[in-house]
Amino acid sequence: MNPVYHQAKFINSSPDLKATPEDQGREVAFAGRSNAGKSSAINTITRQNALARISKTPGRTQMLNFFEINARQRFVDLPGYGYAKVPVTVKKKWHELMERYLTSRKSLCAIILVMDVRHPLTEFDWQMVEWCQHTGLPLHILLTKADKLTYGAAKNTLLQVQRELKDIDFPLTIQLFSALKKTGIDEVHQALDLLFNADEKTELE
Ligand SMILES: Nc1nc2c(ncn2[C@@H]2O[C@H](COP(=O)(O)OP(=O)(O)O)[C@@H](O)[C@H]2O)c(=O)[nH]1
Ligand SMILES: [Mg+2]
Repeated sequence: MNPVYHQAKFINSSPDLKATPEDQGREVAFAGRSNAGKSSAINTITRQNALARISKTPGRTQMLNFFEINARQRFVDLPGYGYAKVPVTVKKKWHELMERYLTSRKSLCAIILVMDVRHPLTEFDWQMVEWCQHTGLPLHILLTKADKLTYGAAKNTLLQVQRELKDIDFPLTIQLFSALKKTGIDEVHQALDLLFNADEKTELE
């Protein structure tokens, strides 16, 4: 357990890149489809129920929600993707925002990709994996809601996802997690410690 993450505080929600906290220090972004369990994971990692409630507030789900751990470390809860009924204009706006954030944010040092263990590697997830591979951005995958499967079935999914991603050549780690049962917390804390403290990423050409 690393209690540093328990100090996290909500900074703000930003609908675009104009109201984001200053682009300094290091930022780890939580990405994944809507309902995958991103906010619950942040909540569990920081041991603070109020944080997840903030990102669940209607209207904030399509925003970038920023949390400060300390003066040099932040989390951002990225807007989720995958609501089939969302109008095309909203989808387009989401794409543009994600692309602008991912390409321009200098403090972004890693992605935590949150996937429901029962539905891993959706099309969105692959896009994210490929984006990280393309840019060399370290990626840590949380297969969450592991409590929804038996231990054996969850473990099999972990092995299967590891196999599917084995040829991908960039810093990539994968684990099981459950916000409900509070499992996998030490492992994600250790992953975050490494991601926050790894050498500064090489600038893109
Ligand atoms: N059983 C179970 N349910 C979870 C877990 N994590 C999240 N959920 C539920 O899944 C739903 C979506 O979670 P949320 O964190 O809001 O997802 P987000 O849209 O990715 O931020 C909520 O009803 C959560 O209570 C988990 O580890 N286990
Ligand atoms: Mg959320």
